[in-house]
Amino acid sequence: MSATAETPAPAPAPAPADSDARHGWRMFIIWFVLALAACLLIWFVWYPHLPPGRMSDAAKHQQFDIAVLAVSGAPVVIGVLLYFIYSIVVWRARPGDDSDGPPIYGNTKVQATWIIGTSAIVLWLAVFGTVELVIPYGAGAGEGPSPIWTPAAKQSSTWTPGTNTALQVQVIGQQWVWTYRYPQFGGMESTVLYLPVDTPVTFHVTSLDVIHSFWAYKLGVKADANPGVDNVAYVTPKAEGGFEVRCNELCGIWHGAMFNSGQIVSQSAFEAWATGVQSQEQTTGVLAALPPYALVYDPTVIPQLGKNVVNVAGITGGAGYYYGPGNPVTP
Ligand SMILES: [Cu+2]
Repeated sequence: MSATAETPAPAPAPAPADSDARHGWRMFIIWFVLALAACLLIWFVWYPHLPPGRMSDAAKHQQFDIAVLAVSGAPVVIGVLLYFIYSIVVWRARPGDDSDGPPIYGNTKVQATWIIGTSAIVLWLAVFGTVELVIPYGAGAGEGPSPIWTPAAKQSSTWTPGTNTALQVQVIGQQWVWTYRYPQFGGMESTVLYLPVDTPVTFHVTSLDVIHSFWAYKLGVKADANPGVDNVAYVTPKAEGGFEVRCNELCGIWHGAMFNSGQIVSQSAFEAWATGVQSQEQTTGVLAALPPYALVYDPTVIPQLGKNVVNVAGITGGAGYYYGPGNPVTP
């Protein structure tokens, strides 16, 4: 309504201002209806099916983030497309009209709206992104050897079900296999990543050779596995079931075959499994042949180490031995 008043109106026709406001309102109403419909659809229909699912707290958070970002982005996309289509339909050049559109200088309202609108969107994304990274202690990503946040769970050299102690799992990448080491169970190793449900887990991710990346997609965890580095990631599994672990960093010719599986089980089932593997590896002598648990390992000892372990029991690493120069090591 104030549009007519604000126009300096040196032009002979007052009509454009009126029709500008009319177009503005019409576009706003169409935009509002479409944006509202899109946001409701995204939130109530699409959200529960968004990746990576709800198998862990990190995965849940990521699903929530994707839904919120989709709800934030949809009105913007609809606004851009709507203006585009509206312009083509309503303001297209009529046949025979070869003239240019009138140049526009200095529209304070449009400029202010643009600057405030885009600043608000960018600030919202920055604040939301930061909060969502901090609240879940890194959102399932690798935090380096000394994370800046300390999760509520206690770190201890032992683990018992039902306590607030984090289960520690060392994830060891090598060409081209993942091995999981459990320091709270005598440093025993497994090629299946067993985890207890509703338990805080601290992953210590490292590599024996080249760069790899530990990616448990359904857990919402992805952390670089670099030789000589102890990369830390946190997660709390929330539902029992199976998941896959893949390497997500091109690491050589069999990179694509570098995957194995994980299993989230009840806390008591996990404890039974872990103590079982520990005593089995104790009996066979595998634990004695493995190097003492450390946050990183010296890669030059690995071929020899593989030989020892294979000689003892023939069972460590995904393929039954560690690889090294001139290897695989075979018994
Ligand atoms: Cu790899």
